[in-house]
Amino acid sequence: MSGRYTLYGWQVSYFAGKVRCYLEYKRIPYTERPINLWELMVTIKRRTGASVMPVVVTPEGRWLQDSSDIIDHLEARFPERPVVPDTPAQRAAAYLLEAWGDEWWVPVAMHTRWSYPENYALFEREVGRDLLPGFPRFVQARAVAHVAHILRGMLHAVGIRPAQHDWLLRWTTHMLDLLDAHFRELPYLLGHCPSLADFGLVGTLYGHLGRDPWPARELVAPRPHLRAWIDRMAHPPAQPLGDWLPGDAIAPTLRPVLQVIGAEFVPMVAAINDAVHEGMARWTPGRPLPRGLRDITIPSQHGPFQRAALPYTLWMAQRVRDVVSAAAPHEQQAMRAALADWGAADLLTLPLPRLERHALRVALAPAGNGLRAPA
Ligand SMILES: N[C@@H](CCC(=O)N[C@@H](CS)C(=O)NCC(=O)O)C(=O)O
Repeated sequence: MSGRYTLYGWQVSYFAGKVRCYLEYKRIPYTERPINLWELMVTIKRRTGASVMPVVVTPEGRWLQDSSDIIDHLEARFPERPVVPDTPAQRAAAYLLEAWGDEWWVPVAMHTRWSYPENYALFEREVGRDLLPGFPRFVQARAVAHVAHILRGMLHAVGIRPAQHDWLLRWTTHMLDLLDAHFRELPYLLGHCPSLADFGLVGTLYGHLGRDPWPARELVAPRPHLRAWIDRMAHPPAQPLGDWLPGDAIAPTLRPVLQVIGAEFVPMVAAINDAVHEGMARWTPGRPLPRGLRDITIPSQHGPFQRAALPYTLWMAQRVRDVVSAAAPHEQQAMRAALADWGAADLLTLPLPRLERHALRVALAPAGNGLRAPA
């Protein structure tokens, strides 16, 4: 056994970026393997239940899928440079920001990639080379066109609809301004070293906005502090720059971001939960729900946004709630107070069903799938 991990993923992938930045920061020995067509469609599907990336294979040969589970597994094995803060408000913020980075930003990433044709050349070159290494360019291009067709087929579901293009850009520029202002003050979201929050957010900002030519030039380059954070996440300094803010503090520049999460992401979770409840009687515990359900409408300061409800998002919300439930009573109090301060208190009281993950989908948990909220 070499003691090395293997990361299967592509540079253009959202969640591979999250895991790669994590492995780099933790200095975990790993080898990156770009996924070829056979691995994607056959090996990985057989090992994990879906044609998906990233996947991490442990030195013992265990296949791990889902960036959050991968990080949990590696945190337990590599306690040096922890990424989960041990103080309550920062811990709640870290998990909430991870869920938001993973789930909310998907339409932004897909819009900035797929609505601007100049991005395609990079996608075609890299994905062609990774999918079918050594094949003639025209064969690679045909395979990439097929992948692109599948991905474009998801645009409507995640809310990339002509009437919402404007909304997406307004939302994104406003949020990137908030983030740039934060990174002008601090090198990472919670202070002087990265946390789960940064890894959640860097998925979209490394793989999509920070590399695709249109958003890298138009959205990221004008915001130098954001650019520097992306680069720091991808190439962490040899020596950590410091610690999270002392006294469980949340930077004043991060609060507006957390308040947007309270105002938009938490209502999105509530709306998905409503859509899941409508179908609850039809679904057998232990059997995966459909990946997408009916449309939901999410409020925001830029006007309403419509997209399909993805039950998987509730599993990420459950992850935040589980962290609150697992905390000591005095810490739970501090977490509740912090979430209330960000307008996100409802996340803890929504009647979410207990879920288990099946690759990219979720199922109602077979036992005790009643409505549970943290005590
Ligand atoms: N939530 C998962 C999702 C992984 C994921 O969605 N990966 C994308 C590429 S970045 C994918 O493989 N998508 C295939 C699909 O959606 O069918 C994670 O955290 O790893």
